[in-house]
Amino acid sequence: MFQHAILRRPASNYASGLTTASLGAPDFAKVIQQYQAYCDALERCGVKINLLEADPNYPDSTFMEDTAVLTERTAILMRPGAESRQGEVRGIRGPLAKFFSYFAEIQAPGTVDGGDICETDNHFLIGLSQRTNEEGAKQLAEIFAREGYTSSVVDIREMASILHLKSGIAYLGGRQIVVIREMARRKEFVGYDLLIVEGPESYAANCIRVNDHVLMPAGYPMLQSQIEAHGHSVIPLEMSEFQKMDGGLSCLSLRF
Ligand code: CIR
Repeated sequence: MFQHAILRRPASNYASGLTTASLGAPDFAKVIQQYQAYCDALERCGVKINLLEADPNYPDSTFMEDTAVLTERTAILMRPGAESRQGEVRGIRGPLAKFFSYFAEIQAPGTVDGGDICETDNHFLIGLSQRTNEEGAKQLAEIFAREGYTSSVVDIREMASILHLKSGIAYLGGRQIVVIREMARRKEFVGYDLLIVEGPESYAANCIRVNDHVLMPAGYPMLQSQIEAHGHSVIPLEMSEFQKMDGGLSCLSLRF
């Protein structure tokens, strides 16, 4: 069960963050509306929200999942692959120290974005991507091993359609994994119960199970029906203004 979530409010210069999407500039009033709905949904799932102040020095800092990966015992500080985001990590140590006594961190020249790390019951999938390099993946796998977790690497460097591993997959509990069609046949997912997301709905693959609900982007009926058919109660959320900056549901919070 998740009891807490840490989030950072979007800064007023949110629109000057990194993006590869050509969906136009985000509308800040809508950003705030959609953000509020996201916070409300997490609370509805029984999670207590710790909301950090906006940080205009880092316009991408609301995508705070990329700054840390949390295990039962330890907060692992990432070293984001985009240079403009590396300074975000300093601001997360203090808030995490209220909940975690043990810290580990990825060291240069390693880089890892939290969005590349997907936990499936005591096993971590580590995406090798444009943001997470081999050195970072190796360091993280060693940290996981010390903590008693297994991990394996999923190489997505050749996949232009997704920024992070979790842009293309989500773990829903048990053996259930949501996965975009392009990745569905990969050996890493053999043995899982796959909920396959077809091309036009790919953005919705970034959904999150939070206790008794699954939060997913609104407007993707085929995936929504599949998730419901697998026994979940879905909370659909408008995500257009986050999609414009290559962000999704998972990256807006750290949940533990
Ligand atoms: C970036 O390019 O870093 C941000 N604009 C979006 C990060 C999204 N993070 C995530 O999916 N974990």
